[in-house]
Amino acid sequence: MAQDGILPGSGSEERVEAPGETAGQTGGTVHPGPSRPGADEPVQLIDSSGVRHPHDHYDALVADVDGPALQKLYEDMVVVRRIDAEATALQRQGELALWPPLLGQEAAQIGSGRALRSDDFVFSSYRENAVAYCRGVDLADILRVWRGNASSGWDPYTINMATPQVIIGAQTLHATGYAMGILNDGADAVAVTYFGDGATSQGDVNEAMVFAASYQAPVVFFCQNNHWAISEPVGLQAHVPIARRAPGFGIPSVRVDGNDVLACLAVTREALARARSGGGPTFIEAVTYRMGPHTTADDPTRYRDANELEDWAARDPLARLATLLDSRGLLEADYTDAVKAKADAVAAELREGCLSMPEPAPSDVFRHVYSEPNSWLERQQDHYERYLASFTPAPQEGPR
Ligand SMILES: Cc1ncc(C[n+]2csc(CCOP(=O)(O)OP(=O)(O)O)c2C)c(N)n1
Ligand SMILES: [Mg+2]
Repeated sequence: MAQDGILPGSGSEERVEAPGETAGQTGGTVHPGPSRPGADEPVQLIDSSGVRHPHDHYDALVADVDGPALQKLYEDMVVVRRIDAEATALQRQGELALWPPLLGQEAAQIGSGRALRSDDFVFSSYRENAVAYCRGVDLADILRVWRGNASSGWDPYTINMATPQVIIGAQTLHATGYAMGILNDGADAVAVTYFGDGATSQGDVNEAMVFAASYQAPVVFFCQNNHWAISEPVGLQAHVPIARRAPGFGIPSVRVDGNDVLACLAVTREALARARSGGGPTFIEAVTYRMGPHTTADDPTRYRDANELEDWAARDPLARLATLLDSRGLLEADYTDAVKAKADAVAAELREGCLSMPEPAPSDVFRHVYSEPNSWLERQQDHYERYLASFTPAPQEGPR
């Protein structure tokens, strides 16, 4: 089963005959796309029951991941699940306006996030809070926008991660442009962009792939196929596996079990190594599942079958790693207690950071719009401040 899941880019791809096509007659035929047997089968190293399967190709890429390293990946996933639960609770308690949960996608984000070097640069959507955790984000910074206290969460250069993009797919263009800059600098860093299954239908993502392939830019396209774009199931917009699209642009791609943290680490390491060594872009489709709502404003019971959720719950990324650790005697009580204590401490820090966040002044909305003073904006600010002042309560009269 060597290299299962790899779909080669057009450069190295063997020509596959279309049905009814005979060798030598290629004009006017439909190119069927890569159809090597097994290529659509996601790379998996740990199955849903927690069994580790050997892999001819990918084992070498995670040969250094020993027991303690696996325990660290598990700890990361427990902590980010806890961050997600705490933020969801903060939203339900009225402390956040909205929250986009990542429940179910911990392995895809931790496996890939832990493969990165600090000088790589991440361009993500709104759901990659576990990747931000891997980058070392200040916990309160991931909540600022959702609390309505800031227009963006952090200085991207402090953690080499752009602030989350809400315009679906736009970050893939930013990443590709950044990667072209890396090429110009002669550096060996990599730009990594995260986006969803729905985003692959956006023009931006397709344009980014054209540029990335044309310039052989060091960019990794990490698509988390969580099966839903709000209420649209992935099958509606992708009649073949999403990973099959990239080779059409000349970009090699791979499907990976997105609920298998080790496999996600392996395929991301491979893509990063390819990019660093001048091999250009890679497209990764991490097949996972959004177990929660799209955001806290959404009610998925209105559009999806409870059986589907149950099915995916059985493939939970944390449960399978816990089973594997247990089978190796690495899930003793002192370890699980320490992990729980860490998750509790992180959640407490997150909550405290949220509740103690300074409230911005209403006129702060005018700051950071332009770098230079601007009379047009100053006029608006002046007007707004006079409008707000008109609500100042009249001085209280003294007792009669
Ligand atoms: C350009 C653009 N179109 C539409 C939207 C509205 N919108 C917000 S999230 C979303 C679905 C995205 O789905 P997917 O790419 O699968 O990411 P997921 O939310 O599942 O992580 C849409 C259509 C938007 N934010 N930007
Ligand atoms: Mg999606």
